[in-house]
Amino acid sequence: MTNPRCGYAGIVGRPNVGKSTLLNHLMGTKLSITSRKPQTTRINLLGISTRGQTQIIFVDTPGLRDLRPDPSGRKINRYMSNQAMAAVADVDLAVLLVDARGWTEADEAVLALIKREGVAAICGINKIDRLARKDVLLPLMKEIHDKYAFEAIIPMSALHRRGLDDLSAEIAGLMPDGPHLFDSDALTDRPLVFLVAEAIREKLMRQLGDELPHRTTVVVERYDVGAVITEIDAVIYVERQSQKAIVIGRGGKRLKAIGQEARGNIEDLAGGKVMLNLWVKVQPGWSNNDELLARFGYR
Ligand SMILES: Nc1nc2c(ncn2[C@@H]2O[C@H](COP(=O)(O)OP(=O)(O)O)[C@@H](O)[C@H]2O)c(=O)[nH]1
Ligand SMILES: [Mg+2]
Repeated sequence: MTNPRCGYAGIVGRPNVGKSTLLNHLMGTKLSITSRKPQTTRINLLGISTRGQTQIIFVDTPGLRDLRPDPSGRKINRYMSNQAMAAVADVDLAVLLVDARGWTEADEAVLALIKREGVAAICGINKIDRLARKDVLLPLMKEIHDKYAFEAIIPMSALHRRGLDDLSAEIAGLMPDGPHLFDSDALTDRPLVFLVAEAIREKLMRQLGDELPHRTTVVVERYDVGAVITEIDAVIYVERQSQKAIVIGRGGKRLKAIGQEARGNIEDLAGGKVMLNLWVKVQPGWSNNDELLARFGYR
């Protein structure tokens, strides 16, 4: 019998490199929301994977831009960088994800944090499917090798599930000895209503333009499991009346589309039929207000 192992592996990196996609594909189930837009992930989310004696607690994090205060200065942005920074400080292993198309200053800033904490790290070079020429990979690996004593440097594609077995094996091998912190069938630390609210927020991220999604958040107000159908009431909060009109769309078209798209995901989560009622409400300045942030779950 080998000893049990258990540890936290934080998936960190700049916005949009594929951290949440990686978490979902490592877990083999969709826990974390993803989109083409940066700053989709707002709160650290645990994905718990138990195989035999080894439990890996993955932490999906918001993207780290740099260590200076965010220029927009909104409290939600500060909250997000604090979440990601805490993940680097508190984990047994950092999985630094970068884009195969090249190392950037934002990657350097995340690495600076890893260096500051002196945490063990693996570098995943993601999106190799996007490379037109594969011969850039070796020089990039060498460049990364010279930057930090990474435990491993692994070219991969989170989206196309390439290199993930190598990555998982490396991560598992680096987990410290210790008792498991979660039940072997646990998948995440978050309640179902959180995942439901996130599924709706994902559709907002995907349906709306560039700026507006960052001004929205979603709160599930009622979750009633019935004999045949689960009834869910959720509120989409925006900051201004004009934003409300955009989310609802002409004749309610956009809100309807968001609801329809989200319902499929939510039925997977709930494991049965769902009736989803969506409202849009204006809550001025919620993203820059400590009390409202806490009330909306950012704490
Ligand atoms: N081509 C390609 N796209 C990817 C890959 N991994 C993630 N993406 C895409 O990159 C975008 C950002 O992904 P996401 O996981 O939300 O990034 P995060 O902000 O780091 O969590 C999404 O459109 C993903 O589909 C990959 O390996 N290859
Ligand atoms: Mg993400």
